[in-house]
Amino acid sequence: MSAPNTDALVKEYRENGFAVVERLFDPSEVAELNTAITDILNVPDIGSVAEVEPGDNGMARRIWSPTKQHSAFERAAAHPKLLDHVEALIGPDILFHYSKLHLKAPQVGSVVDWHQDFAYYPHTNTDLVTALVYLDDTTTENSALQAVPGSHLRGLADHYVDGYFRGKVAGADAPDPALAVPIEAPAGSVVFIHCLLLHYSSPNRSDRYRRAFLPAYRAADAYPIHFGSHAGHNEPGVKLLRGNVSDTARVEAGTWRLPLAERPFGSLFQLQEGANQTETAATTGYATLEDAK
Ligand SMILES: O=C(O)CCC(=O)C(=O)O
Repeated sequence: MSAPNTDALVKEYRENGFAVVERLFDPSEVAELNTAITDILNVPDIGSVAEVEPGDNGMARRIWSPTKQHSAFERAAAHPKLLDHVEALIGPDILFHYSKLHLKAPQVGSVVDWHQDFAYYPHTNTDLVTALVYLDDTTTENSALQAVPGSHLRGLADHYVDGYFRGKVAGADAPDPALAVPIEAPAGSVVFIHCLLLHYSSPNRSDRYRRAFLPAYRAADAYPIHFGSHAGHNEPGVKLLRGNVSDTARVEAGTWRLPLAERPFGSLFQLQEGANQTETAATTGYATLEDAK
């Protein structure tokens, strides 16, 4: 298969901090991934494989490390057609960083507050990209990702609340909603998200699911500069998918506030909600809360 023409994608990504490839995964591939979700959740104790929504509905909202839980996700994250686009954005030496899966159930799915991914895991350079793969047709009604174009060029916003890292840009610092662009796209489409892009998604108030698989990648010469719980959890799973490893760290100038939380990290949802660690561990079964994002 010949390499795709990615010139427009790269231009859009550099200018806006995100870029979309519609229907990169075809309907049969999307169906296989949605079946894999059903397989993963087909366990007596959902809390052992997923984090559940707050309250008593018992619905899963996030599957931890889907690439470790099902081979269909492992294959999708390493699919050459996905990596060809990642390569165009961050170069030929590509590390798999980590993965997660967000299930925004109809009328239930939680908000993802404004944030920049880099705030959670600062690295020596900013060649880190998340590929958000829509597994349902996605519109504003069922929580399309929203982003502020060009925000990746303006450094790191403040993700602290009351003196601690809370993984969201809140209050007066939150972007003007008028600047946000909804990224609507059919199932199988991929939104490539620069690690400094300000992005958000609303609660799902529609009658449709909005499922999204999020494998994240980084250039092989991007090294974590803070060995907190995110790096502690994810670095053992980092692996080379394409090109060569690097014995050199490429360093971009910048001032990066570190993600120092008042409690061990939970998921992005838990951290942004300020969920009580003990309570959350009890309801999700995720006892150590050593993951982040
Ligand atoms: O699931 C979403 O809508 C966005 C997820 C996201 O932004 C993240 O996990 O960094």
